[in-house]
Amino acid sequence: MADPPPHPLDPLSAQEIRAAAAAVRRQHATTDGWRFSAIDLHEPAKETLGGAATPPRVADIVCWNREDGRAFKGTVSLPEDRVTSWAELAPGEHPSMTVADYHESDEALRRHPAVIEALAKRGITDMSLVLIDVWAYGAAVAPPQYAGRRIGWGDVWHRSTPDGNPYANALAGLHPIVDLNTMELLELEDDWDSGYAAPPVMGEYAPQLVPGLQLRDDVKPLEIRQPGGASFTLNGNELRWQNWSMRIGFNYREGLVLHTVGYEDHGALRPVAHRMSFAEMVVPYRDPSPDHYRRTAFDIGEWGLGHMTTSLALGCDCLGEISYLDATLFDAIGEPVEIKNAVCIHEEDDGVLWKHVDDVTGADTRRMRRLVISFHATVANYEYLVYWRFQQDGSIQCEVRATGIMITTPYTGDTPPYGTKVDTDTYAPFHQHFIIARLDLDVDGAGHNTVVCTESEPLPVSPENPHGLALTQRSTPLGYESDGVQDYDWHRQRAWKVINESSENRLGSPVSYKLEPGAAIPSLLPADSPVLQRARAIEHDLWVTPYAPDERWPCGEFPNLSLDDKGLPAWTAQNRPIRDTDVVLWYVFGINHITRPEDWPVMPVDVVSFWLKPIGFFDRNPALDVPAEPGHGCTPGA
Ligand SMILES: [Cu+2]
Repeated sequence: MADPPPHPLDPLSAQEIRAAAAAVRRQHATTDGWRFSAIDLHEPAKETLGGAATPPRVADIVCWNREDGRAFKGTVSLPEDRVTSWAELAPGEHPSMTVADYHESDEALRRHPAVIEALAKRGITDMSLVLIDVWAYGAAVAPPQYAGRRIGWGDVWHRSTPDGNPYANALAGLHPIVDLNTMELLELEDDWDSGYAAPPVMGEYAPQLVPGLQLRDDVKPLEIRQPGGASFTLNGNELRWQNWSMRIGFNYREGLVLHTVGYEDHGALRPVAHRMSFAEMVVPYRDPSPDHYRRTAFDIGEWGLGHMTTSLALGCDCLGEISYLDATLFDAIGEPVEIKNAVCIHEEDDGVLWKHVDDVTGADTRRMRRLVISFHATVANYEYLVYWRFQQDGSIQCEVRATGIMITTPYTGDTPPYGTKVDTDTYAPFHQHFIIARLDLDVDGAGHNTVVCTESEPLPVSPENPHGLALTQRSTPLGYESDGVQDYDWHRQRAWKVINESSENRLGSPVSYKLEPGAAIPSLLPADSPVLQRARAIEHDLWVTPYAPDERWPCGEFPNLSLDDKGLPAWTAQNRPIRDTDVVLWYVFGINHITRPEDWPVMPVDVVSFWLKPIGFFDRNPALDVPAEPGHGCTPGA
């Protein structure tokens, strides 16, 4: 039996990835020296979905010739099996880093005589214990003599034992600069003469390697059982649960994507969001020393959160009745790569949903369930765990947990002021993790949405307000993109509602969903910092744009080796109207990571989140119909 045709929003299949790469090879006579940094579904524009005609499957391609460095962007029509557009990247635009770049540069550099010699000076001769981690550059800090070349710079790490943590021992002051097309070592920065020595650190987290560690013996089993199975249904990539429905997408760059999120209300499916994902991540290290001044990672734009996604394991990452989705991506030569169990879908108990104890009738209690859709990305030393949670009361929570291993560096003399001492003569530099969520909300449909800034405003004491108690809610509709550039204001409890001006609830007010900000952090970067020029999107907590299908990447499509931000600041400079239209919200949140000794040698999760909550989207509590848990006396008469 033939496979059913893919839904227009389904990720590319292995067969489609192969076909797209083959069309490029055939039409552009590419050689073995060519590499792919993008083979991805060209998502159909919103207005073409749900119509009578199924939009054709199209792949977006970015590829380049390693021999001459020329890079191209194109599209492949899969039904026509041919390249339908093809253009050379502009000067200064470079394809993203690839997984192959990461592994090939490590292998090539570990074999290089200059690297071997530099390590021998430090008493390291077993190259199997060495890891060379390549990082991408920003153009402003890249050596000018290599302008135009696709280069990276590296850290050198040393394991204490063959099965030890590769990030346990940083070799400070030793940094190769590598041409990623030729894998040529361009320079080896080596400050060996400065008297640096490797301090004795305990950088192991695996219990068998931690000296004297006794595992706790008082943790009793905790099991999650769902004898009747899970309450959600997964049909291909379409997920339904407790009135919610959505389609799960996945791509190399954003990782998990949630499409067409809606809530069934009295028999009608009401749209909430057309598409939600993480569109960029910016991680600047806030340490100007030679080891760290160029350390600014764009984990989505430079590397791809999808490529970094790791397989999930039952009982470790998720508990209960789990459904997994595999992801199909591509490698640098255009072959499909499968990530097993890339996305986890499961239900969780989440405590009490609502409750009241009545003197006469007794207690009435409902337990909350939430549906969790998650994926985990390992970006070299660091882990990002992403959870989208849907609740029975119509709320959505997006949570990120950061864990893994901090970058550390040995020092001599006083602890540098740009970090925290975490081990013997070793510090972990301060850094920040900015995540930019792209939230294409469609509250009761794609048109007629307006973002309203809401603030709580206390009124002064006056004859009408003699006790100074009056509190009002000020609502300011945002008319143009310049109004949509917003920052969180804790003192006013600022939030942003997306209202539908043509859809009213039973109470006569426009229906809405509110972006309830959490973990908004200021960039804390001077205006003339080169890092900020590349990532001006992190200067503010919220940006609002009118929906444009090609506006996807808030720091530009090609942040690798970039000089400036060609995304949000450039688009919003048009100052387009954003009222009563189809809007996209870009929410910037994250962690201002002031490192702690407790974050070493492996970091307990740091948890940040924001919410999307219905505000007058429903006429009353939509979870009145949630039944009490049977057999527990949670409702009067039970
Ligand atoms: Cu951190």
